[in-house]
Amino acid sequence: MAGFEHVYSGKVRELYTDGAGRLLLVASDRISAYDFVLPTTIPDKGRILTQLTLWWFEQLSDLVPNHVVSLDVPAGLAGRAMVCERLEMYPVECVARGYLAGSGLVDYLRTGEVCGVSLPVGLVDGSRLPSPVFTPATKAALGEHDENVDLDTVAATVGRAAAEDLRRTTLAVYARAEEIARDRGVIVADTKLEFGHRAAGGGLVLADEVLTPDSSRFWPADQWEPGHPQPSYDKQYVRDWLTSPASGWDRTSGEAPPPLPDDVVERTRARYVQAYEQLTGRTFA
Ligand code: Q0Z
Repeated sequence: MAGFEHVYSGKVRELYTDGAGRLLLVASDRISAYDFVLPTTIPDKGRILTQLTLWWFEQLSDLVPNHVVSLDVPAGLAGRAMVCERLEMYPVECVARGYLAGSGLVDYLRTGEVCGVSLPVGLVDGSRLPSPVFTPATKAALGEHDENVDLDTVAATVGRAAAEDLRRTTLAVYARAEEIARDRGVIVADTKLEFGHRAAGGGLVLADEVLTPDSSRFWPADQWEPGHPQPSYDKQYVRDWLTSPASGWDRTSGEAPPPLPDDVVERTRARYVQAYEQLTGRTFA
């Protein structure tokens, strides 16, 4: 690709450098489920998630600057790539949770705490938390899961001032996003943010993709019912089919998952479009 060199492939995204302080972030149409990248793509997923990220950056621009430089990207990547500033990244997954699910639920059931924050007794899968909590995690090696850590562990890695800045800004972003989404019938149960800075001592800059279904748990508000796992806004058809007898797949087998049927692909694509349109109030073109 003209002027860009490939540096990294994630499960569903690619990263390129221009060798001069800018990065090209590319979102593919790949989809993951149960820790596997599926052999089937979801048409337009990369464009939908990129457009949603850009919309959120606009909604958040008075709270925190972001890394986007330009949307003038190589032909063939239009709409699903952005040129960004290369930042010094903080090696912390900055998670805010307003509801209990996933690793937060697992930690709470074991200890009554998440990331050193004590929670009230009696919470269940999907409960709303009394107030949103910052639940940072350290990035794990490829194939491993991130490890939840407390604020002191973050401070030991990045310094106390940066750790407190990360917490404050993560919670401010979550509060803004949760309010906007709730008005539009979507619960943002949790979200993972990544921050960097431009120079030593520089302020936080919001990076990467933000507030997409791949970085967040979105739940349809009208189906929220604590006490059991909540239906996923985007991946529920995929999960239901993969775990049904029809797929012939045993997710504990270690075998790669099979291709998705066309109707599961089409219904899943429609959910990504619906998430974009419901949140932004815009039509996905
Ligand atoms: C993001 C990632 C992938 C996309 C590095 N602005 C930035 N400055 C420095 N580094 C990053 C960013 Cl966004 C950075 N990642 C994660 C991987 C595609 C993003 F394959 N890694």
